[in-house]
Amino acid sequence: MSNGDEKRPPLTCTVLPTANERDNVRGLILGILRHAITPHRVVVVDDDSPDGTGDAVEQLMRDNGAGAPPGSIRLIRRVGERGLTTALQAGIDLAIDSMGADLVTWMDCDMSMLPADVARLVGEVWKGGADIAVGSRWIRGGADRGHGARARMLSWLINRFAQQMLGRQIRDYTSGFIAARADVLRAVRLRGDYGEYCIDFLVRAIQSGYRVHEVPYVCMPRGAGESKTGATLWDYLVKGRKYVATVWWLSRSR
Ligand SMILES: Nc1nc2c(ncn2[C@@H]2O[C@H](COP(=O)(O)OP(=O)(O)OP(=O)(O)O)[C@@H](O)[C@H]2O)c(=O)[nH]1
Ligand SMILES: [Mg+2]
Repeated sequence: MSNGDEKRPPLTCTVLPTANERDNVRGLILGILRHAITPHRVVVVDDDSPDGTGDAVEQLMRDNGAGAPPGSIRLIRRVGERGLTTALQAGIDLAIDSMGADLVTWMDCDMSMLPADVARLVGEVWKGGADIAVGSRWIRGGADRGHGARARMLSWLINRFAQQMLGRQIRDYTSGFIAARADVLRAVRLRGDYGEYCIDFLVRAIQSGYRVHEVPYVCMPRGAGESKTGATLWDYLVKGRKYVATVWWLSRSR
């Protein structure tokens, strides 16, 4: 990875999008900072969660004894604006443009992705020669222990469909657990509404010639709170429809 000085570890920033994640956010931030292998900051992008997620983050920012170095946490509170993809992009922009991040990672703020695995993705970009590292449930060493059989099967089906239409270089197109160099993120901005942004981002990055490496990870059950994807078959079908449409449009534009 080139950040001007090959020996200097990259300044890394993890973006956490939050919608009612009060009881997950503190532990996850502290876990990420504790496991960091580079200088590390965290940006939380909260859409005015009624459960007080933003207040919990501010509390942690004030709590000097908690183990987060001063200035290592930033909070974007969005009022009157919602959406996973725009929240992620707002966090990425702050990380790169204002905080000077060389490398940005992002993940769910629900404990389904373990803080120690962030460091593995960062290592794959910093030392492993990747431009983008993708946490993957669907390669050897990866697994999904966080979802029931129906959700796992639908996720697997969407990924099979994506591989068929877009290529087998990625196994977990819908991962949502990513580390990428800042220059990649300047060139390839996120598009879309919900999780389908991830398929779109990875495909356009590959088309632009960036090296994408998958890193296995085990998806764990959500900690506190409720899934925003939903739990019923109808919820999955509503979200899944956008994933299928995205794969279809990307395959036509190749
Ligand atoms: N800022 C913001 N964050 C969101 C929004 N919708 C979801 N999130 C966050 O995005 C992450 C993914 O949402 P989850 O509820 O975990 O949804 P999911 O991972 O697709 O579904 P599960 O597999 O059931 O966990 C979580 O950290 C959410 O809090 C939104 O509109 N705005
Ligand atoms: Mg989740």
